[in-house]
Amino acid sequence: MLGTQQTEMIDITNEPLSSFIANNYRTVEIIAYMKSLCDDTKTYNRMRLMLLGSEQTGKTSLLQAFKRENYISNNNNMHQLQRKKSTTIRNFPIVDISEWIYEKTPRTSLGPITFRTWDFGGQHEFQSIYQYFFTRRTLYLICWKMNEYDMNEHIFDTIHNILINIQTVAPGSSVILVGTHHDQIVKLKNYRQLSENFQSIIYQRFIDTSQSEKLGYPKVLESIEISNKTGYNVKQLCTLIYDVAGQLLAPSAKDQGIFQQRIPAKYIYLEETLEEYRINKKTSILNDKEYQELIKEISQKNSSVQFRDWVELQQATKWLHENGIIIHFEDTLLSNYYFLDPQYLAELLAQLIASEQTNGLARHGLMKIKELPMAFEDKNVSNNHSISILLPLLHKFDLAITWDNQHLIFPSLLPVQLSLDTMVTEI
Ligand SMILES: Nc1nc2c(ncn2[C@@H]2O[C@H](COP(=O)(O)OP(=O)(O)OP(=O)(O)O)[C@@H](O)[C@H]2O)c(=O)[nH]1
Ligand SMILES: [Mg+2]
Repeated sequence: MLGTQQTEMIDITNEPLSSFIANNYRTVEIIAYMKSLCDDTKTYNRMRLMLLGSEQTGKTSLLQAFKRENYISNNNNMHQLQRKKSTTIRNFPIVDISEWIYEKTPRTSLGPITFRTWDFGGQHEFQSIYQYFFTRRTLYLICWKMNEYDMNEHIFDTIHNILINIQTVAPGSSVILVGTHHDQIVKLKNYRQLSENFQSIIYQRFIDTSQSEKLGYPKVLESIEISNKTGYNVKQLCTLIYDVAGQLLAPSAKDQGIFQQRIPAKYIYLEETLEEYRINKKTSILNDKEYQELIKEISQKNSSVQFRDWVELQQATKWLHENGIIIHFEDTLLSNYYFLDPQYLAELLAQLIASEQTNGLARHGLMKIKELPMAFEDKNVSNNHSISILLPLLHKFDLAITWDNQHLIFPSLLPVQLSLDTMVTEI
């Protein structure tokens, strides 16, 4: 039980105080955090690993290869935790969230790390959605296909765009570039030269730090070539991910490793409880009142999860968001909602731009606002608050803009040649 752990003395001369000061945190936030630390703390060997890249670049295959690698290096009996899948929409499997536990061999004192893996589908039309899920407590893998060597400008442009998005939303994050399909080019006579060219361009454009800062890139730490088919370099990549994760600094802390940082135990307990709640109650969205009631219910059951005040609860919520466990945006119109299932939120957004219904309702890219709830047949978005959630979400994710107080424009659904006459007669 969490509450039985001994409280430790906290050295307040080091982290997190220095980073709090450096980052202009409000006094109430510092006090709330320090008080939480006084209760009971734990280390937290978990982080998010996000797989990004164009369509069909081998992201899902890579995750499968990671899990196979576990199986081999742990004498075939590695127990893998499997996150319970979202039971909601699933018509638009835009992201698959799972867990991969890895410990490198020979073992180190760090022990196993649990990576909460986010495997995004690479479809072009969904790219604008991904960036809103980026946070600093995440390691990013960007996959590209080595056998598309005749399209290298396209490959580098894609990497460039993803890097810019990461740096905009989660500055200073760490990234590893992964060239897949090594098996398909290793047989070529000029393989060595191709590989050297690729790697030297990658180094000059993305890794050389003096340039990368100027260009607005995050920290691109390594570039590796692998094959999901033959398993070439997969173990090396697993080890690299493990090592990089082990050296990552806690966001906004200058000299404290991400896994050395002590986290209030109640945050971790809250994570587990919310996960259970999501699965059992099959609820994906809570409003402010429902969220506060749920927290009250949780603290009545477990006295070690008492939040002193709203500020302390907000700190815990921020931490859950940073770790991708729940999604809570601080925008005025969205801050009233807590998305307990990030996968559900991503699918809701994908459905908004891709579903037949939306396409049908959004004639020539224009839709009547009052028809918006009809794009969903989903009990989670009840009619009472559907427009009040959907509209700010569409704005936040740059999926639609309000044209007048009755209509929305979906830029992605605008026809190439717009006939104003047809639009006017149909609306
Ligand atoms: N030869 C070879 N084939 C690969 C490799 N990696 C993936 N593939 C194949 O490429 C295809 C796409 O792989 P996926 O893993 O589904 O790619 P993805 O990036 O997850 O695709 P999306 O989710 O659609 O964006 C599949 O047929 C894989 O078997 C590789 O390293 N070598
Ligand atoms: Mg995939």
